Amino acid sequence: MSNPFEIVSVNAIMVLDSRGNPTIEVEVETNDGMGVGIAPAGASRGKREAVDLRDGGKAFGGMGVQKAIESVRKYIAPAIIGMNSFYFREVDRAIIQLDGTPNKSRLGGNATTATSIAVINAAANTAGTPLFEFIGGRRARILPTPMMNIINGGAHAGNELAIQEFMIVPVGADTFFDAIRIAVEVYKQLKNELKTKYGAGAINVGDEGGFAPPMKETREALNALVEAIKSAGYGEGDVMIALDAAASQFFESGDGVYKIDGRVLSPGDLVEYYSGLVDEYPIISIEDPFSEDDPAHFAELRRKVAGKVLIIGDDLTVTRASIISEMISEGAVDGAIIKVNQAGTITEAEEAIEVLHLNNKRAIISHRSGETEDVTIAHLAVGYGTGLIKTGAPARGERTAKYNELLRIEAYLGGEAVYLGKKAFF
Ligand code: 2PG
Ligand code: MG
Repeated sequence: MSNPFEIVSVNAIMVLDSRGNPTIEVEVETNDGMGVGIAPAGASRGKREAVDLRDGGKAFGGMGVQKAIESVRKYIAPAIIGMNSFYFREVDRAIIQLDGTPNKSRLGGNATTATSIAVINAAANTAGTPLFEFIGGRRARILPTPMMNIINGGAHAGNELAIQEFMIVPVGADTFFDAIRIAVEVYKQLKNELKTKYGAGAINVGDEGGFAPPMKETREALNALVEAIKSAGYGEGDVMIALDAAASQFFESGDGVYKIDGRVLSPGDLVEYYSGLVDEYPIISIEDPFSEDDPAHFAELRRKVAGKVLIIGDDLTVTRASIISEMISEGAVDGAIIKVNQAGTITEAEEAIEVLHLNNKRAIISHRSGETEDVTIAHLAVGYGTGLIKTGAPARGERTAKYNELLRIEAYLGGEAVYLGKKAFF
């Protein structure tokens, strides 16, 4: 009898991401099921991330993925056809070995990511279980506290905000459903306020569904959030604020300074700047507060805000277990963002999550600014019990796809579902 989990075919086509760029979709068939994976794409990328294979040339402004498709058809498919998808880690290892580079530059991180996601989805489908349950078994029941980016700046918007993401975190909700309700109420309130204060153009949204108002300074955005939270009828106990500074984007490497709010700050000044914000606003976490080459200042800020605010790595840690270990021992982070396409396979992302959890640090499953309708990350958050996810505003289909899948998972789990709120951070 043939093994139902045996991979029998692997195919790849081009589809589009939410920014209108080509990306790669891989479909994997087993004897008894199938799975699909689509690679997302970042705009503010860490230097040590896995790199995408793009065609260059004129078509699609050089962003075409025919080379990545060829990489799947010509190299990856022959290597993994016949393998057992149930042992998805072995399949991923075969892909990692075949690539042989530290950053997936041979096969393309987009090709390996889409394939790895398709394989694990095919395995779950063959097993007849939802993906989160295939990963976490009957233990998987924690719905993540969502970190929802509702004001966009930096590389994700056309305004002058240096900080990339201003997120609301419904820490006081009792259920995931309740968290979504609160977030939507605050989002709508913010929309009304921005329209009144800055005019109709201010409610245009950025890449992750957050508003991209013509603001210049961090405090303007924070004040708007606090105002919206208050007028929606909530306080600090209900909704807190998380920031992704993505500071490599406003770091001037030549001079070693940061350009923010129309000022030029030394790394030491920036530590003071963040400390000031933390004193004034209900901030629960700050991601990438300094350039990815400056873990020492991550550590300095972390010591200053310990017990109150979590310092999170993203460009700094790039979903790599070895780098995460290093940053933990340097005291630079309380947790890290997990993006499958920074690593290039589910297995490597899983290793990164394990290192964090074994060291009592937080793992935050994350989307990319260029996303698709692929909902795998919703399942990863519940399957690995990370308790945390960041996947944009409660708006734009590619963002709501993830939240909607989590609402479905919560409904499926019924009375077994757990929502940790603030406890997922501290
Ligand atoms: C980030 C991400 C996702 P990008 O910096 O955390 O929000 O952005 O995908 O552009 O790297
Ligand atoms: Mg980030």
